[in-house]
Amino acid sequence: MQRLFRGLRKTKERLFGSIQAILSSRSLNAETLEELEGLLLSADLGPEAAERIIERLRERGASAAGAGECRSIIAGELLSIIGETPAPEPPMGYPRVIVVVGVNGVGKTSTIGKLAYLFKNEGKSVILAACDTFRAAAVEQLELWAQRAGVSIVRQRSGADPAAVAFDAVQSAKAKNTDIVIADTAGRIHTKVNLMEELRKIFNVLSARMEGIGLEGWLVLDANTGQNSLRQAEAFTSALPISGLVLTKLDSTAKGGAIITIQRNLRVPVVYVGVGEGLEDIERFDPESFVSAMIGE
Ligand SMILES: Nc1nc2c(ncn2[C@@H]2O[C@H](COP(=O)(O)OP(=O)(O)O)[C@@H](O)[C@H]2O)c(=O)[nH]1
Ligand SMILES: [Mg+2]
Repeated sequence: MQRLFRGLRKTKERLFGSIQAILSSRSLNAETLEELEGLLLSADLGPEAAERIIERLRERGASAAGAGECRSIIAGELLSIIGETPAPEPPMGYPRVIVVVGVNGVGKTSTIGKLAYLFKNEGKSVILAACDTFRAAAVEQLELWAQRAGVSIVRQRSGADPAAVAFDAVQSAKAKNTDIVIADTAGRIHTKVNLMEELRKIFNVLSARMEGIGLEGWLVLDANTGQNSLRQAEAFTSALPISGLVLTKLDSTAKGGAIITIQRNLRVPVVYVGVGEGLEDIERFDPESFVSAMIGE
């Protein structure tokens, strides 16, 4: 929680501070509403959500509403918008197998390290699968995170088939009764094979040949790219069975509102958020704490 609040500091300063400033000496009127809308857009909430919120404020009418009341109207509307993309059902099947995808640099490998540590502290056993086999450095980086988190890792030689590595890891998890397998994948590949095909093969091989597992695909997105990451995200969600989003680097952006636009547009719920580079800098996405971290209590 504390990390989330610290992580969203920039977004909050922008939103909360400015709402206060706009309404400290003036009331809600056409002009202040427009300023508020600009503010919401600047936090990357997207035109649709911003408009809905402004509409709600307008309905509430001018005179009485001060900064405090406006904030709670905004918070209420944000919660209702987030609530329209329901949280995912816990996966059926064992072991739970999470295939993590996303373009280079968004924070996949770090997220996997943090998740491994989190799950382990929740009493689960975890194996990581090094399916980003094209760069030796990628495997080494995952190995480092495995050590930090204190979990094991399955890897093969450089250039090995990513789907084969995933298969191996799940087989090993089954043999050892390991609760969770998390697979790290490439964000770009250096052969002629198409990235989406390569990733799809991982899902296909696992679902065809590993009966009974709880297979999930999580897409990692960098919050700094805000709404720009939408197109990128659509390429993944249209090609792969993506059931959850992880939004990283919320600590380094004032555009935390993007979370709402992205989840609405993709119709996939946010499951975790990254709020820093450390082992513990990850939080399960909880709409209530997210909204209060973003705009103040
Ligand atoms: N500030 C911040 N940096 C992050 C976060 N997650 C990842 N990073 C940084 O983003 C960079 C790329 O991360 P990496 O996990 O290698 O991305 P990948 O290429 O998708 O595997 C690294 O410098 C990470 O430390 C986060 O939540 N906050
Ligand atoms: Mg990586």
